Amino acid sequence: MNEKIWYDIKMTSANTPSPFVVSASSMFSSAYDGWKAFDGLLVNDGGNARWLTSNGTKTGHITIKLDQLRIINLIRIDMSQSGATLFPTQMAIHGSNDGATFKKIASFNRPIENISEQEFNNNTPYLYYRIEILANNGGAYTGLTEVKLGYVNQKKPINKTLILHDGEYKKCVPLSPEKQEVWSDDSVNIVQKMTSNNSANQIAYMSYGGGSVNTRVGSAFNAFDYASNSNIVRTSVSPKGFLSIVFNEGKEIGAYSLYGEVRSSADPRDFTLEGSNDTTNGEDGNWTVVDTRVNVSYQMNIWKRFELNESVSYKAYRLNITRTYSPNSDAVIISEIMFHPPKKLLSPYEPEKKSHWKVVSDALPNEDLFISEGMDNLSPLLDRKVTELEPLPMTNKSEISNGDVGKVFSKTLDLKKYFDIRSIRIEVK
Ligand SMILES: [Ca+2]
Ligand SMILES: [Ca+2]
Repeated sequence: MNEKIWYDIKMTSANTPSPFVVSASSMFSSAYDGWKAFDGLLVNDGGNARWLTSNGTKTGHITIKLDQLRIINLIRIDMSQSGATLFPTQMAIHGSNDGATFKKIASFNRPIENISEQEFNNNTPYLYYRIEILANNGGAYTGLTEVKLGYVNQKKPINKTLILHDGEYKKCVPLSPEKQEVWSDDSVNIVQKMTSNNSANQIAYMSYGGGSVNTRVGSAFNAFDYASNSNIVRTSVSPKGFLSIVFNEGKEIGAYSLYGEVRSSADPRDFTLEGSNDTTNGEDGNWTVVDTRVNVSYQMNIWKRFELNESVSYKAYRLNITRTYSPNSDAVIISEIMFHPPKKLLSPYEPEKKSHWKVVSDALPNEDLFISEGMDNLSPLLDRKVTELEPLPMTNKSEISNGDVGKVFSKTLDLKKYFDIRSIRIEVK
């Protein structure tokens, strides 16, 4: 599972073999160029088979461009034949895909040993890797004799358990208490508070453009400004007309509410709620009736809520008024409208489920099944509390008793932790 894979790179110049390229932040001389750290040779293989920084430079880095994107999370550094004062003591690894912008992947201390291996966390493939020396062991310069880059599967060991019983692999499912239904909140207002007719990504529009006005006249958005004391008031007009709101996307609604003003006879009495998906401004487009109301009455300063028979979803809605409260009214007043989402069942009722054994598989589970279904630990079984499990008869006794031959299941218990096991009784019928 944790097999190490080493990439075999044997450079014979800074860019041979192609497409590998090695560069160095500095070099002692051309004989100690950066690629010598990737030539596959140690100093005692003959020649100057190592990279060294320029004299007086105690830090530096080499950068290698690989043949393809690779995940590197393992580095082996050989310093054979270099004086110990030259050894790097602190290092960092950086990755890059363009050779210009590098991301630091890891930093670590390096022991004063000829050969050291360092594993670090990295699951991102990079084309370029930079090996940086942040500090050395006191020498006038530093460097690397040979570097090997590698990859190790960093999958964390997973500790999962299943119990074999009656030829089936089972898990202990702990008690799950009764759960009540959970419903979404259908009282919220999906309209955002508006401060002008085109605000909060919404458009407010009304057809009551003309007529005499007074100081409380307001604009269309006054019906969506979250303030019940700001109104649309149109007097000396036909009450027939509409008030629209346009959202920037479809909005599902199950109800809407009007605030009862009753300051005059101008509250909407007969009206339809209509939806449109093609209106661009609340005035144009095609509208579909989704709700019809007649003879609506209000109580002063109380919200009146209208439930739809079924939820609908449109980009825009309008209240299309055909009559206001008084038959002879020549005015219309709307102080505030809310639109509400439908009530939805978020999670259903669930009765209590007693602790029980659940069959996971009747064959030896594969790794995926172990990971997805295995118990995280044995604590449900070993917890120091009394848990009542539903009875589970064992019919295949061969697993524990087969003449002289039986299977023995053993589990090491940490008695410092689980110290109150008082008795164990095994019964074979
Ligand atoms: Ca070398
Ligand atoms: Ca208002």
